[in-house]
Amino acid sequence: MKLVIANKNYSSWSLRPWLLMTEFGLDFELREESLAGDDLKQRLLQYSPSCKVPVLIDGDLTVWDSLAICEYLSEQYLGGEGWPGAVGSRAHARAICAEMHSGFMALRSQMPMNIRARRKIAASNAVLADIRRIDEIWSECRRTYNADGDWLFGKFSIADCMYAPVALRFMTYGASLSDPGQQYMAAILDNPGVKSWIKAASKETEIIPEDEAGDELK
Ligand SMILES: N[C@@H](CCC(=O)N[C@@H](CS)C(=O)NCC(=O)O)C(=O)O
Repeated sequence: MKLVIANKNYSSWSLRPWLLMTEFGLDFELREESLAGDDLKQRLLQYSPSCKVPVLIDGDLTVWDSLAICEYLSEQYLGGEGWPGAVGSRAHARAICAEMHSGFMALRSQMPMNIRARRKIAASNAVLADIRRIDEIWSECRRTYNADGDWLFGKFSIADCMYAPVALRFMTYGASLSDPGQQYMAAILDNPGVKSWIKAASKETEIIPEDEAGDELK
C-alpha cells in the first residue's frame, strides 16, 4: 500500500493519514511530492483525479482526501479501531472530525502549518474564535474521556490525527489555551510519530512562500 504526501513541513492534510498508519503500525510505502513547481497539478494527477494529496493507493483502489483515507484504513485494516468503540463516543468523534474537516478557515489561512518556523501573527478575531472553539473541543473531550487515556477519546483515534496538525500550528505561532487544552497539545507533541514527522519536517529546506506567514520570533 502506498501513501502519497507532500512536504512534511507544510502539508497538514498529509500528516493525518500518515499518523494513523504510523500509530497503528501499518506497513506502507511513502511517496513525497513537492508542493513547489508549475507542474504540481500534473504530477498529482498521476495519483488522483483530485490533484491533491494525501492519496492512498491500495492495489487497484485509489482513495483521496485525508478523512476518507482514515475511514478506509479503519474499516479495511483496523477492524474499526480507528474510531472509539461506543456508538455515542464514535458519533462525537465523527462530529468533531467533520467540524475540523469543513471549518476553521481563518485558522487554516492565517496560521498555515510551518513546522520549522517560530512566528508571531496579529491574530484576527476570526482566528481567535477558531482557537477558542478548538480549545473547547479539546477540553470537553479530555473532561469526558480522561479516565480512558490521554487522547481525545481516551484511546488514540482518527480524531487525534485530524487535530494533530492544529497542535503543530499552535507550536509555530503560539496560542492561549486552557490547562486541559495545553495538556492535550503536549500529548500530541510528545507522540513518537509526531516527533519523527517534526524531525523530518525540520530538515526540509524547500520554501513555499504562500505558507510563510507572520514575523520571525527573535
Ligand atoms: N480535503 C483534502 C485537502 C487536500 C489538500 O488541499 N492538499 C494540498 C496539500 S496540503 C494539496 O494537494 N494541494 C495541491 C494543490 O492545491 O494544487 C484532504 O483532506 O485531503
